[in-house]
Amino acid sequence: MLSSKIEELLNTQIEKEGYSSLLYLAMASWAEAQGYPGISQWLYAQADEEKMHMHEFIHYVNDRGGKAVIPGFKKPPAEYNSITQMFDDVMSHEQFISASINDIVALCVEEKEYTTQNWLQGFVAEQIEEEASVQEILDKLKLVGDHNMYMFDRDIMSMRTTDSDTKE
Ligand code: OFO
Repeated sequence: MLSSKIEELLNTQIEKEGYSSLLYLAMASWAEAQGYPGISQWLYAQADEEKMHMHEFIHYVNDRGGKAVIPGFKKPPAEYNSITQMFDDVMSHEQFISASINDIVALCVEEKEYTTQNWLQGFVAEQIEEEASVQEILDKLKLVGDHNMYMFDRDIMSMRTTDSDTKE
């Protein structure tokens, strides 16, 4: 059985994972409209993953005797100044999510709620992977600058294919 404090934080995380999904969906749509099929493919896949994370939190709360609440979501930005700015935003958002998951882990340790702490380890590891993958994209973007976006778009397309081939 979850304590009310942990249940509340897990419910907050449901909102954050759902918003992550909408944020990446909005970015995917923007990139697609700008003519970047590779970048949008990466972001659409990312949006799907975040939706799955939201579902995992929902199931976990309900399975542990809590009540998952499906929130309303704020509207994500519809416009971006550049691909690099957009991926900078992805990185800031992922760092925010990592900090948020760490806060739940910290509360679990404080409350000696080791079952939830253990369950969250998958997300802790996932955040390391996600931040590394976004950092790789930002490093590549620094190399290509504003030139050769066409090649970068092709490159990120294969990155996502490789990612999902090796995951799950
Ligand atoms: Fe960034 O992946 Fe969800 O938690």
